[in-house]
Amino acid sequence: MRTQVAIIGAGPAGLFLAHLLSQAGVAAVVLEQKTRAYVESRVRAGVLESITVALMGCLGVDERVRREGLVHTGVNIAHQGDLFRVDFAALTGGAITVYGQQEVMKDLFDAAEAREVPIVFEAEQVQPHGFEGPAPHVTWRKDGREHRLDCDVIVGCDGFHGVSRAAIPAGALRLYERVYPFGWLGILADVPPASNELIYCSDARGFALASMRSATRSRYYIQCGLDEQPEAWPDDRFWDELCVRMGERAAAGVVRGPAFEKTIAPLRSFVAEPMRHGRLFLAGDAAHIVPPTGAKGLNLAVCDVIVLAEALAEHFTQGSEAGLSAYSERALARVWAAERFSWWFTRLTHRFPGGDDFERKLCLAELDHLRGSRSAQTVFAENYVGLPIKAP
Ligand code: FAS
Ligand code: PHB
Repeated sequence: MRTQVAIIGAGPAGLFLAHLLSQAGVAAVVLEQKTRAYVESRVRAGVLESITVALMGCLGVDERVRREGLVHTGVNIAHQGDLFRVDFAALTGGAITVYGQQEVMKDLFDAAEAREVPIVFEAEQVQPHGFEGPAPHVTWRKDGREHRLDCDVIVGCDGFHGVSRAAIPAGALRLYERVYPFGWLGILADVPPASNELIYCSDARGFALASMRSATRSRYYIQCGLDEQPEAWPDDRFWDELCVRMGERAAAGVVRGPAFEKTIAPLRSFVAEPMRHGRLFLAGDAAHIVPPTGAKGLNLAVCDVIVLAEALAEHFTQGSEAGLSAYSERALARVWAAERFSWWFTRLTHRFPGGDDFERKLCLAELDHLRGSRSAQTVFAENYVGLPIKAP
């Protein structure tokens, strides 16, 4: 088999890239280790920046997000019984859309099927080869047979634990990492959300977040220890702890019910530089991870592939290397801005084990400042709704 671009991984990065290349007339094949149903079953992100929704529009896959997505022009922050709102619309003219990553994947897979974008599911032992030379290829096993795909470029969209970044010689990458000493215990429950907008809560007992997927399905998170198990959190204990951390005013709207999904996700900040090695490019979680506090993960993956697809189209249609050479720097500029915001918001709203009262007081002072300062809220809003992609 031969193609122009071999894409490893059919998550948001891989599928958005496949659609962008298909639209630009660049041939690509996607290799995914799991089934479509498995990829769609992963809960993950819930907040889309306007750049992501706009891209879905450009690709003609926005019919459902326009109809079912919840457009929020602000977000709420609760701390020490207080509750204030940051008005994105008034401060930046911007907004976010609450629409689950699962729904985004369904829309992208449906359209890929309709447009015959080639996706190989259940591709085992996928391995990139020869990307330091002129003729890379990817091999995998499926149905007990070895397969090979020759290509001009390989794009690793295979997430943090994928094979692509691991295939790059260690010395060729500079790695930056922060592992947080806590995780997020997240639940889904078919109950109406506590509020018609998100509520981020910073309490002395730890962080909490009230989010949703629709007017009848809620998504809640609380900060938990990394050694904890979901089984240790029966529903009542979860709801009790959540409401304590939300505080009386924010918790007033909480409707309790059985959780049908309960998982713990670790928190990490991670960046691999550069996001290219020869003819192997990295995009999304394969190159960088942000703690979910800033709701940036999926949106960063989207911005990476917007820049990369532009560069690949330029390369295959005009023979230009300029965009490909600038890809890593352009993508990393936005990645580090999102890393900074996500780290800052995590530090501000979470309780660090061993953290002393002095640090807690500083966080409270910073929250008070955010509450009372229009310029501080503007900086917050600009980062939350999403910063622009750096011009070439
Ligand atoms: P993904 O990890 O989504 O996709 C990579 C794909 O590659 C997967 O389908 C995988 O099966 C495939 N793959 C991996 N190895 C392979 C191999 N060897 N061969 C072939 N295929 C391979 N973001 C938020 O904004 N809010 C959240 O609440 C939030 N929650 C999250 C919870 C969890 C547990 C995780 C892990 C992430 C969360 N994120 C959240 C971030 C998330 O949205 C990611 O940023 C987003 O999925 C990144 O998309 P991709 O880069 O496409 O990677
Ligand atoms: C979610 O709805 O899953 C969600 C929302 C905001 C975040 C993280 C997750 O910061």
